[in-house]
Amino acid sequence: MNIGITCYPTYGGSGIVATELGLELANRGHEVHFISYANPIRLDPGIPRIHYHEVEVSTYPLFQYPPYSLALASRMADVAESYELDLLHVHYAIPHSIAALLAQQMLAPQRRLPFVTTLHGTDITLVGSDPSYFPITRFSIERSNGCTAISEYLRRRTVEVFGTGHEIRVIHNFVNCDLYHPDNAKTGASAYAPDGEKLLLHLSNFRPVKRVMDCVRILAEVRKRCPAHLLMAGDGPDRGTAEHLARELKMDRHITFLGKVNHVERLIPLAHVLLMPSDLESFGLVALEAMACGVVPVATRVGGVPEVVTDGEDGFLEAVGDIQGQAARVVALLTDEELHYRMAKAGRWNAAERFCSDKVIPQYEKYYEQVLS
Ligand code: GMT
Repeated sequence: MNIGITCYPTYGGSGIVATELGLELANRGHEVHFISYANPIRLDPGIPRIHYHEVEVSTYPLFQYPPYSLALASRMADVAESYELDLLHVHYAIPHSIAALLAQQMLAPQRRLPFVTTLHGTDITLVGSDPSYFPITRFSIERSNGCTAISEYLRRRTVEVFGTGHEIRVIHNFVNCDLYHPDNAKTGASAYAPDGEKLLLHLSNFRPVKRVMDCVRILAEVRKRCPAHLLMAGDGPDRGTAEHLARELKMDRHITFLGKVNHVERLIPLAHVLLMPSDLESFGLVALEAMACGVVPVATRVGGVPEVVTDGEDGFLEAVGDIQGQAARVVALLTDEELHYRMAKAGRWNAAERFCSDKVIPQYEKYYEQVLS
């Protein structure tokens, strides 16, 4: 198939899933065309069957807000025509879904261009339910030829919020289990913790929903009971506040702020525990990536996270903001080797059995075929 993919190319779960999906599809023989304003961060150029088409947004003094959605729609139609795309697959409803609908209408009736919208979370739970975007988000979901959600939670939430009867197929996020795998020796860990402390890891876009300050507070509690060093990977609006809190709690020596990291599959296996104290996660991709690497997630019981992490079996789930509860779980994992070994093993097993790319990608292929027929 010739597939066009549009996503946010920056640091964020939906762009990462879209990029990994494109790479997996190309690996399986499809021609994949990324259409976006920048090269997606995990997309190395020069991979066979992967193509990238940049959307240029011209500015003009009259435009206070350059019309990206229109430029995107034009580029989608242009690429679809030139490369005979069979379908478009857009990730994150706003504004990608409506741009795809415009592209489809521009090409009709000469050629058919069905599009699939994948909902990732904040496009429904935060942005889409904002009154200024609500009607257009519902409209674009209902006009999509296919619509998928990355968890059962998000499917339910979309139906609740938008009251739509449009079919939404749940296709869970996935992980490449060959790329993401445990590193039992954790040799690279000493670069961050020369005194041999075990590593905790947080990886996100540092938006308020991620509650990055909780990570700093959890570390401060953990260190009252056992040594540990925290790696904070990623960047975003709350990074400065987290760094300030680290100094205030005298934790700055025990935390490394890494900024944006490109090859997270090399970093994650160095850790013992992943911290994901989010206010909300529709899936929590990083928890899955951690499980595949034998790193045990200590997370919050929110949204779609319980569909990924089985509390007490391959990770721990606590209430949002319960610093003591999360810290106690971390201490248990750092001090009880048998417990850590058992949960890490279960995590790797569950990630491979339920969410490995070779189990999930065929679900997308089948769905595309259904939409095309
Ligand atoms: O919250 C983020 O990291 C960004 C956001 C996005 O769309 O870029 O992530 C959402 O999509 C991810 C991939 O499907 C999910 O793993 C995240 O749980 C989801 N974030 C939220 O629901 C808050």
